[in-house]
Amino acid sequence: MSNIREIAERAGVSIATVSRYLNGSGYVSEKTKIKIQKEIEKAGYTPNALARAIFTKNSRTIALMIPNITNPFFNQMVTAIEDYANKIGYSLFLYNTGDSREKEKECLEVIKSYRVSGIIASRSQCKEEYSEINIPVVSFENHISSSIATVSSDNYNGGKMAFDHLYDRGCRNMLHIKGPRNFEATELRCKGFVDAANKKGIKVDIVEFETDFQVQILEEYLKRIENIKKYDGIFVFNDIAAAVVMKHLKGIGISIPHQVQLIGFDDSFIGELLYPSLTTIRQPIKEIGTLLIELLIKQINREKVEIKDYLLETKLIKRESTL
Ligand code: XLF
Repeated sequence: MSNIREIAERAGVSIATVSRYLNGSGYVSEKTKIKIQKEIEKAGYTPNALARAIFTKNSRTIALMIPNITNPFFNQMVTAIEDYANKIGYSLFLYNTGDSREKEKECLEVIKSYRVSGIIASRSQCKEEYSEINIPVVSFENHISSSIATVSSDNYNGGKMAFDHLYDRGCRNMLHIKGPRNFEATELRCKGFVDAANKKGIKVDIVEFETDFQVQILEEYLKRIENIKKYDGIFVFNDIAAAVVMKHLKGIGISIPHQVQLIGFDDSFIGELLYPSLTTIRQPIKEIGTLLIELLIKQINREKVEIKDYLLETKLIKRESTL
């Protein structure tokens, strides 16, 4: 098996030129590209997929960035995207950004050197960093720029539905546990909930969590909520956080749904496994994943894609945690 040095010698170019060619960074003349490629093929140099990718300009790989690998919602979203990708002969590189701008920036640096065909970003914390990316990008939830399409559920309406349901079930003293400020989706859920409450002339309390899901941190926040017992209805910004709230409430002897009714958001698989099972607002996870990858593949294939907000319907799923 030849190495990069031998390829360079046989092609009569420097190692740096071969490496520029393989990484797709910097200038290499067309004539030199062909020479290098011929030597790569003759020598059976290992990164064949990569070499092929350079020639076809499509590595058939997608970088999928998710913010929180421990959240079941994102497990399900990744599965939907991967199933679709595999069916059409694409593979995924998965990155877990932890909702950290720094980590996302590092992921983007790595992605740039991998010659992936496109990127699916989710709940991105970066903006201008994407202006240097010259491959198609689609975004889940957070907006990145006016040249990148964004897919999300109808979070505003979902928030309204959560209020209306608790109200219909008799709750008049409600708390909303809202997500971090840098999550566009949960800001909208909160707005929908509050607007629906105002319409009915009801004042709701709001506390903000600074994380999506880290049990210890969430439990700490919960301990700080003064007199949680006084509420008869609680809307939590997502299912995984709602599971922690449920555990806390049960731990301090509050019965759900008889003393407090609880509603989450997502309809991820944990909702059904909880006891009592969790009423929630459904995000169409499979459709979200499918739409994200469909939009991306169209752009990779240079088909026309409208750059806009793609909004998918949310739906109330009634279970045991509300009456
Ligand atoms: O970003 C929001 C908050 O958490 C996302 O849709 C989720 O609901 C997933 O659990």
